[in-house]
Amino acid sequence: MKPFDRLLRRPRPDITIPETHLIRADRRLFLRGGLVAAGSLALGGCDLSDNPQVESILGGISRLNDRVQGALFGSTRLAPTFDVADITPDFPFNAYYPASKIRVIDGSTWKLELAGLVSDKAPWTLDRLRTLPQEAQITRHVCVEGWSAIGQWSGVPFRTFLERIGADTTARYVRFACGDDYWTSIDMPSALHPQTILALDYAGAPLPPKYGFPVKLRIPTKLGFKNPKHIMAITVTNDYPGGYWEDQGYNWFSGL
Ligand SMILES: Nc1nc2c(c(=O)[nH]1)N[C@H]1C(S)=C(S)[C@@H](COP(=O)(O)O)O[C@H]1N2
Ligand SMILES: [Mo]
Repeated sequence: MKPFDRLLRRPRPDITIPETHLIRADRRLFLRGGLVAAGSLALGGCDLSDNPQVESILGGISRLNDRVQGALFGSTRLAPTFDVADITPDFPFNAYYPASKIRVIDGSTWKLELAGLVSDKAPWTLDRLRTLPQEAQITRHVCVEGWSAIGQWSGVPFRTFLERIGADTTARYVRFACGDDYWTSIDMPSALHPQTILALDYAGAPLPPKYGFPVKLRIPTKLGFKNPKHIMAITVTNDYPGGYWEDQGYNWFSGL
């Protein structure tokens, strides 16, 4: 399956995506498609299977695409925010497995592990995360599978957290490892964006397991799959970390 064939694979007729949003998404897909096509042209006619050199050329083009997108999408532009009345009733659950397999993590023993380019690697408990400043947001979550919904999350601004742990904010990537073996990664400018938060609450109460207890990254400037739930470990690194969906062909940057 080609990466973009997965887009809109699982429409949710119960949730409507405003037309303006679809137009914006189309424009961006067109942009991504154009960049990807330019990359494929030079290799037309070759047998590309199992060729490590081709793999690394394509990897290079793909990383260049990510940087071009980083420059085009900007790191300070704000995602739209909404009112309490706009919140989607019964916000959807989604994961790479069905709801019957939702991970239930014990918050009393859970500790957030830190690795990589970080000066203070002491693990964080939930109580300690609650001592940091908290911020709330009502924003739209957009899933590549063809649905979007508005929800309310609150937690620690991720920039504040990165500063507290002495993260090297000149590093390229932040990688998130999750309690359900999911993982993803984001660019540092997006990690430092003012609306990127380490969310502890949904709708003013601790995240229920389905939304990622004990902690999820809420990043409204990126697609839903770049919002890791059940975070267990955070690594700051210059080595491209990929992700669960990213490694299967989804665009790594996936900015909104
Ligand atoms: N740990 C983990 N995080 C994840 C996923 C997952 O399968 N595991 N799925 C992603 C996808 S594709 C989406 S759309 C959102 C869904 O979040 P929600 O269940 O709070 O709606 O979580 C993202 N984060
Ligand atoms: Mo998603």
